[in-house]
Amino acid sequence: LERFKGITIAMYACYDANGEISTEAVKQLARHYVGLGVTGLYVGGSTGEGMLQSVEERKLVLEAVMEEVGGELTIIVHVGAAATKDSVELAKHAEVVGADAISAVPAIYYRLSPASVERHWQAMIDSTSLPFIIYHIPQTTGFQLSTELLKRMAAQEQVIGVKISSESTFELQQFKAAGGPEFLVLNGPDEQYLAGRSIGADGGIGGTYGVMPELFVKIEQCFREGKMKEALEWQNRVNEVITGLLALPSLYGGCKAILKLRGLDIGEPRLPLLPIPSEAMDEVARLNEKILG
Ligand code: NGF
Repeated sequence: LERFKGITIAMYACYDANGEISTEAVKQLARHYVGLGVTGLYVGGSTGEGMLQSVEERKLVLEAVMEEVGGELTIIVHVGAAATKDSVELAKHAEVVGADAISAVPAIYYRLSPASVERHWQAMIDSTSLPFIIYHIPQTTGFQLSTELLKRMAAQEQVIGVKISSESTFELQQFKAAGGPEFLVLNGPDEQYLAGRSIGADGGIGGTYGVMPELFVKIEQCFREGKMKEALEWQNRVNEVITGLLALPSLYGGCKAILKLRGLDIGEPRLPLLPIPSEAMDEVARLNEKILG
């Protein structure tokens, strides 16, 4: 399970000037993250705008990632969708192209019972032999994962962990206790990376890592070496940037604008996620400077 621990970047969606998937930009961005000390990439999640893309587009993105960095970075693919059928199709595709693991939120839109979510996840698990990572993000899905359901899921060898994007570190600790020592718990809120690690997370998956991977790698290294004071200094620096990013019209738009300033053009987010207006570009430039330090 070591290959899933540490820093996993939730990769941004990459579009061309017409808003279509750019496999070239996907490859460029994926390559950009090799050699920095990060563990891997989380493809097609919240940050990756998977929910705003068709099944065919999501397959194209994953194929480009695998072609470029498969074997060099651990690739976890988010296959969550509104319909179980689509998730199963994406899960099977993930296995064919050689991804390391699949992951999924509960199905979105309908208010679902735990039994329904369990069937949804189980269908994906049964359709492949890939490891499965539960994606818990109740603030967007409205589904509160109980420790009972987590325990039932974790009892299967194929279910290796949970990515927890709720902001409660207590819940994170409870999930770790419920899943057992071998069950991976991956921190979601980037602004609480160190807190999550301190209370039992094995690493994290985050959307702001992609504009400052080196800083998150520093937090992780310091934590591993027991240098907690230094780790906190890095976390505080990261949090100043996140505070600025969250004040922009859109978080992912802001991250993409920062990458563009550095010469990596991956387009704008897809609507309904907003692009960054030109009047906010001074702030984007300030945040970029802050990261580069
Ligand atoms: O986007 C959210 C919503 N959380 C992400 C992360 O937990 C999920 C987090 O990185 C994710 O990255 C993904 O699935 O792609 C935040 O963007 C970050 O902490 C800033 O608040 O909660």
